[in-house]
Amino acid sequence: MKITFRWYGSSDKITLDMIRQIPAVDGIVTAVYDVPPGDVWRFDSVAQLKEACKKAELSCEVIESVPVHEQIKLGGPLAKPYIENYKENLRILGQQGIKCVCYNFMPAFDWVRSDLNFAYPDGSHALAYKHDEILKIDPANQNMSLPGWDASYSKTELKALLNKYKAIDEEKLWKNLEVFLSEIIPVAAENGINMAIHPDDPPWSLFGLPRIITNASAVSRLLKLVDHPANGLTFCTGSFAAAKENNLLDIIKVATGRIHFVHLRNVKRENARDFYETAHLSKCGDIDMYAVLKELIDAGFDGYIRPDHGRMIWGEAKCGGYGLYDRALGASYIAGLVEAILKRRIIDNE
Ligand code: DNO
Repeated sequence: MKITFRWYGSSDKITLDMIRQIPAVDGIVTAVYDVPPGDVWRFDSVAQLKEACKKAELSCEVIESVPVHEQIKLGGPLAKPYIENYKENLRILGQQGIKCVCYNFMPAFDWVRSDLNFAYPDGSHALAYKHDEILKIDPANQNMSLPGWDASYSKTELKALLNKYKAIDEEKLWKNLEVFLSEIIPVAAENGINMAIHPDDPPWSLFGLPRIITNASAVSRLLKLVDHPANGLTFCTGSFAAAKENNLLDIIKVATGRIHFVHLRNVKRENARDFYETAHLSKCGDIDMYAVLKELIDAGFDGYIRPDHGRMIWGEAKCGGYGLYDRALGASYIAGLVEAILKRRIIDNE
């Protein structure tokens, strides 16, 4: 298992030199950020990312994300050139030694929170989601943005896009995902890449848009769409666990052998559709992190894992879950749990 850390490239306030001082971290998860979603990345840009990581003695084998252009999610003939571009990106990434590509299939918006600065009594801040607050938002008229979001749409374009999605229900979105995967999975496999779809965050429909990667049966359906090991999952604990009805251990069982990337973070559910992000430790939220990691290891998971959103602590502000300190604590916690689980196994086998 390789513990990785997300890095937003050379404009990230958190530098590779800082990340390399986190003893638990082996590698970087990053992306090319200067190309509009849907375009082909420059070979040189990927080479530069690899070079920068190498200099910092960190591996760079995971890309999060290669964004899926909205036209692909909307389907139809207009999707074709974007699917071809996606394949070209996979070829470029394969040549550069990338082994895993994370992506999502959420229409129009990526992850959504209602509060980016929820204050805990101890002075730390975190991301939070209150469903009633979200229901009040008109997405076409609100300036919403979170790290990693596609900010390339003007308000008018966004309105037009949301209109187009009125014709797309869940089943159509599944169909468009199937078309996309049947085209790209063979190319990913030829180029030594595992595709890892990120679950919808939160895992329910928002703003009238369909969201389909939400639970164990959706994961099982996804894996069968193209039944190939390269068609896999980013197992994001916090995304799935936002819905109380999701049992993380069941999802691991359904996806055994096909989990290529793990995002580890914890959430505290308030009621059916409200939650707060917490520190990574089991005692801080609703997820039993030991049980999750043990199940993953028992299921043979040996892929990439990263601490996901952290709280903002020790004076860090406005980093939308991607500050340095709490994620570094998360990485250390993961490393501790993994070491204990693996050592216990050796003792048990003796
Ligand atoms: C949030 C992230 C997501 C993720 C994308 C993957 O912190 O987990 O933005 O990167 O959904 O495509």
